[in-house]
Amino acid sequence: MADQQDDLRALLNDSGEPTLERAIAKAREEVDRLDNVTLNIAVTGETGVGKSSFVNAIRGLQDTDEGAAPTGVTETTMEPTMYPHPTMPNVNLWDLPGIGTIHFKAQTYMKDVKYQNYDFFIIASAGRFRENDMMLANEIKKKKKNFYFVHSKTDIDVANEERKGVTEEETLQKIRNNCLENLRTLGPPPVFLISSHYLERFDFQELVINLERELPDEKRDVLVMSLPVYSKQSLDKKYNTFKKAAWAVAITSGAIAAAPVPGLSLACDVAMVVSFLTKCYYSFGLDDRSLEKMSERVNKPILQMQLEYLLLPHDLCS
Ligand SMILES: Nc1nc2c(ncn2[C@@H]2O[C@H](COP(=O)(O)OP(=O)(O)OP(=O)(O)O)[C@@H](O)[C@H]2O)c(=O)[nH]1
Ligand SMILES: [Mg+2]
Repeated sequence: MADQQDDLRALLNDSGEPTLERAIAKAREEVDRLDNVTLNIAVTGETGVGKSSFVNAIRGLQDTDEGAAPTGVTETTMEPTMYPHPTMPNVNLWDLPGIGTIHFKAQTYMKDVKYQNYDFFIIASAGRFRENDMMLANEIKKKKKNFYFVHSKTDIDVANEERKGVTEEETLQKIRNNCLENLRTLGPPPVFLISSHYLERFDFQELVINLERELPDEKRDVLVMSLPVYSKQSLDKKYNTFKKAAWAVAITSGAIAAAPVPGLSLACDVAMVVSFLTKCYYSFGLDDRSLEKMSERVNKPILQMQLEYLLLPHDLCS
């Protein structure tokens, strides 16, 4: 009984509310919010710059996996295609067709892809900065939406320049300056150099931090929960987000209420707890498929970290 009182006190503390009634109301809102908020992210840019590959990478998939967006060396994506996040159904990634092809003319592109449906855009660009990159950036701004500029396939640029004796640092600096210079009249907006084949290299981490910063609270948490684990920092962030939500699930599910408390169901809502733990399990990539993919895809220390989170005593899901 003393333990339960302590649990209750700790949860009240986490909720930031003075009374249990207020904490319960807040917790219900929190649980609804996590289940109901939908985030629509559109990935746009010229044909072949790696938009579909980026969508796959951010969903934690390889291009050859079942359910991955098709990628290829010729024009591949022919209509805006929505890919629900594999474990977070309320995060939708929209893989848009390339701008400026005979099928998608620059002049009507924004209308054709139904720009109004998206929360924000990622403009992907590879190699040189192009006129269409600027056109997209201008149009998105005009529509009062936000975008992030992603220079993709950075691994190729770095490898090409290394052959000539140019260091990785110099190459990155040169590409970054060039993008910023071209976008200067628009702010300049944030620019990120990434490789969908190596998320742990370059600016993927910074991209995610910026995406989170721009989003309203409820969408930020959904985004953090949905992203693949690619660094210690991303793992910590995920842990903290889930921890923040854990009190809400515990209170609304009645998991802590063995003592009769007005407004709380006596029976623990098993379905809610199971749903939350399932979210944790998949979000941390602890299912067999994700672990296998991770060990193929990134270096061993990250996999090791995930396993430690699973195996060490932890208060998140206890
Ligand atoms: N090395 C490297 N190759 C990449 C990267 N991203 C994409 N590619 C390759 O670039 C080619 C085109 O990639 P897609 O993702 O199909 O490009 P897209 O922008 O979706 O093309 P469309 O749908 O035709 O507009 C594929 O062969 C990818 O494997 C990357 O970060 N690094
Ligand atoms: Mg594509």
